[in-house]
Amino acid sequence: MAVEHTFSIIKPDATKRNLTGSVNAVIEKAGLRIVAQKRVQMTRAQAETFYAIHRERPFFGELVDFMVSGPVVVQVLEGEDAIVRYRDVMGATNPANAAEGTIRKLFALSVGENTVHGSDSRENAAIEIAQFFAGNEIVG
Ligand code: DAT
Ligand code: MG
Repeated sequence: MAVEHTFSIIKPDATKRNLTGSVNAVIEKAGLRIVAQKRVQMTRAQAETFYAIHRERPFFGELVDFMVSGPVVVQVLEGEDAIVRYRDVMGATNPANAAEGTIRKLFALSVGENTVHGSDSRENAAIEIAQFFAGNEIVG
């Protein structure tokens, strides 16, 4: 076990429905600490870079359109095994498959409009955090 940082995004479907605080309540109840947070409007270039790994997937255009369709809240979460634990708190990508009590089961609208992003590895967490935060913006 180790204290880790993971990168989270509260996506436009949630900000549009005024659910930022509701999502944060689930995060904090799970014992993860929000150690950096800001609300931003992603540019198309930022969204394309962020999801570059999915560039060849059929849903890439739809995904980028969605991510720039409204404000997002980008966050750094801190905790023991934060990366895997946040993936558990988020629930499955498709809310139809998400477990009870997970953020996606509670709030997601569809596989595309699925409320949150969370890093899937330590390597990607570091890359994603650096895309949106300077070191002095993360206050543990
Ligand atoms: P996750 O966000 O659970 O890590 P992912 O990395 O496989 O999932 O995909 C990134 C995002 O792309 C996902 O949150 C929503 C969108 N997406 C994935 N599969 C999709 C599909 N079959 N149709 C539409 N959007 C999809
Ligand atoms: Mg992913």
